[in-house]
Amino acid sequence: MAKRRLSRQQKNRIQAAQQAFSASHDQKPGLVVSHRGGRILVELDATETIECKIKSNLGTIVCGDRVTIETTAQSEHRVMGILARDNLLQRVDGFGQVRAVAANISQLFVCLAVSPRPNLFLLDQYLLSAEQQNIDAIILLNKIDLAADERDPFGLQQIYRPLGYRIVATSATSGAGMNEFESLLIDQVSVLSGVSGVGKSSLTSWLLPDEKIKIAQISAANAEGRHTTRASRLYHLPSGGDLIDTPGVRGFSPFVDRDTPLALGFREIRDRGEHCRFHNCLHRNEPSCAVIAAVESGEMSVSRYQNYLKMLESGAGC
Ligand SMILES: Nc1nc2c(ncn2[C@@H]2O[C@H](COP(=O)(O)OP(=O)(O)OP(=O)(O)O)[C@@H](O)[C@H]2O)c(=O)[nH]1
Ligand SMILES: [Mg+2]
Ligand SMILES: [Zn+2]
Repeated sequence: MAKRRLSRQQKNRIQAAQQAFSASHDQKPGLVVSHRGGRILVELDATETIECKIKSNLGTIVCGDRVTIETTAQSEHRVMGILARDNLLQRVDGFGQVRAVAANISQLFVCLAVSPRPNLFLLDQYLLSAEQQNIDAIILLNKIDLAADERDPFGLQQIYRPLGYRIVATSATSGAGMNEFESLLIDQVSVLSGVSGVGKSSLTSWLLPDEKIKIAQISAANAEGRHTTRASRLYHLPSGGDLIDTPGVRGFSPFVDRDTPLALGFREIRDRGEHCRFHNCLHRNEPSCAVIAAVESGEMSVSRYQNYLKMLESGAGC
């Protein structure tokens, strides 16, 4: 389309309108620290957090979003725009809908606990999802105080350390491992994710004792959690860095991009798959498959391979 030339009069009129807009509207940058229902909390600076409405058609806004705020003459705050995101962590809800969890994050803690017992299938889904979304994942095993043997109660170190994943064992009750956890948060924007009851809010509260953070009342030592946290919340840590506590969602599924080959989200399968006879090998029962050979020789974890097959069968990214 040919560029329309504006007359001097039109230009003046636009300029006047822009000046009038700036005068009547107060545009400020802000950081979304919480969003639940239609209620969005935006932090303007260290001392001011305001509740905002959203301009229609703006799309999803999540914790960690950098936004621009307009304040109307009636002192009503409104989110007018979302600045470009570095990344967006997504999940799939119990109804199969893709939902945004947090934006502009630098690392994801996949939180497990000694009780409720870790589900390694869910862990592998999380790791796959993080790998696909190019987000660094760290495995956190909380409630280590409840383990009879604190060294490696579920074989996580054995399976995941050779793949390059860091595993940190913590206890928000005894304080074990908390210094290591805290050091990993410095200058990062971290998200705590995991099923209800593993202690995400307890860990957050340990780091921020002055914040009023809701945690489950009765010890969920052997029971599943009660969905105590209802909305994600971003906190600033005294040691530098931000931490986002998220609700443990029932029927949670990490987001899996079905257009990307599943094997790309399993580090060891991705690497070994390069040595398969067929370039499009799915590592199920194909001849001369380097992945199957590695599982048979004990070089690769059987549980990881089984979880890969389970995801493949469910139709994720072939
Ligand atoms: N023994 C033990 N109990 C813990 C530990 N951390 C948390 N808990 C208990 O586990 C229960 C659940 O803790 P929360 O912090 O509410 O769990 P959450 O992951 O935030 O749960 P949702 O908000 O529902 O997703 C509470 O009763 C805590 O007291 C821990 O390290 N050791
Ligand atoms: Mg919680
Ligand atoms: Zn193969």
